[in-house]
Amino acid sequence: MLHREIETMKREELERIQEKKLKRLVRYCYQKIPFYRKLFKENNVEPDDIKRLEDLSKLPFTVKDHLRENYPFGMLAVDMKEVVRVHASSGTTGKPTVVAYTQNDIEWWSNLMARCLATAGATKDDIMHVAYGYGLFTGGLGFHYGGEKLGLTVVPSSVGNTKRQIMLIKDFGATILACTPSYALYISEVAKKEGLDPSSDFKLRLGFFGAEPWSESMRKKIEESLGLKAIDIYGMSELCGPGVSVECEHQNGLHIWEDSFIVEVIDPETGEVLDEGEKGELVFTTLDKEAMPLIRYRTRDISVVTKEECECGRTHARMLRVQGRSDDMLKIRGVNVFPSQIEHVLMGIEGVGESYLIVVDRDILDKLTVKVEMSEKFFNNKKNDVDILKKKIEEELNSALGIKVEVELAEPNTLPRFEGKAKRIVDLRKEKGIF
Ligand code: DLL
Repeated sequence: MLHREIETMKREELERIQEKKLKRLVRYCYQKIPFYRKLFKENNVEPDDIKRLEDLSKLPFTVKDHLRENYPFGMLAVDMKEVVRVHASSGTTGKPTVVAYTQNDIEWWSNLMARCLATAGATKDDIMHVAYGYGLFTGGLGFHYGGEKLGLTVVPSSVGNTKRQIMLIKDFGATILACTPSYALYISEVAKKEGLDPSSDFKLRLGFFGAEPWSESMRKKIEESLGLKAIDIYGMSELCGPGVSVECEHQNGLHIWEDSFIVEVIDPETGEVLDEGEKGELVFTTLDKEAMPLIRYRTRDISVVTKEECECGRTHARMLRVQGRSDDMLKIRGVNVFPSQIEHVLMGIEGVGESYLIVVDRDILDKLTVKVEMSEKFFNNKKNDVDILKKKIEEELNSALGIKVEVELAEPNTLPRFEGKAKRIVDLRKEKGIF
């Protein structure tokens, strides 16, 4: 079936396909993966209990710890000789999470990625500069294979050596940039320092940004500075890599490819399945994977899902941009704070530069400090009053978060920059062993 037919099929038909694939998946996992057989038995459920889509909630969740406990290849449904590739996501603690692909999996993933690129408007005429990392991280190779599948010209630049990247983007006339949103901003910052105006000296028209949470205000900033349309793309290694969902030209949420995934939203505390439109943790079941299928995988990512048809005619469910990860959420004096809320406020204030750092500490009470870089333009204009900017940021953060925030302004280019995923949170409470 053509992509377009799949993307616009009636929901009843889509759900019939999901149901059929779900039944097949459950039998497959039970027969091929001892881990799932045991998990099913522990939860008193058998493949025959799954007859309809609604029966999905009878199945237990799979969590990241299950993957860690079965490190490296204990979750495989196929013999190692069927595996043609592995990827891994860097664990902040302990062993990485390893994922594996058969030849069919690579083919399937490349098709999904090609579909994502086309959905946002990429065509064979485009030259795509891929500045996601190539290697164990899925970003680089995911975009690479998807781009080739669609027939784009792919420039496999990977991360690092930003000045060289800028030269290549300009000289090759790249029309698409694929990298993390924080790296996109960094590229534009370095290009400006090199005397270029990236919005006119580059030919970029589209950008595919993901792999880390970002905000609407960051989108605006990237679009203005690079002169392109910034598309949000979501995925995770355990599900394939990039390619689980993407925005279409209407940018009204990210289309989740439901012929390949069943999505649920749950309350992260209780595990209860929430109604359409309610905010909670995304849970995915993979319907097409061979080497390492996953049933009800808890992503920890917080979002909202709607099944309303999109203006573009696609019927597949849409998720709002990821608001943050439930394990990134900071609890400060009892208040839940997502780092993305802080970013949203900062990026909307004139005078704020490209980078910031969130520091949480506890003396008697929790203390939230946000270190904020000033923009070069603001800093170099001697008429500007630093104290007024600091006060403005503090007031806006206080009112957005509902807690007191201390702001420290930093000179331009003094806070860390990131080529891959940004690390902007320092929780000193963890280092002090408070929790
Ligand atoms: O980051 C895959 C990817 C590569 C997605 C390139 C998009 C572009 P992991 O390293 O396993 O895989 O990290 C997955 O990154 O659970 C989210 O928390 C976060 N993430 C990914 N895309 C987005 C996004 C890749 N568009 C984790 N917005 C996920 C917010 C995202 N967070």
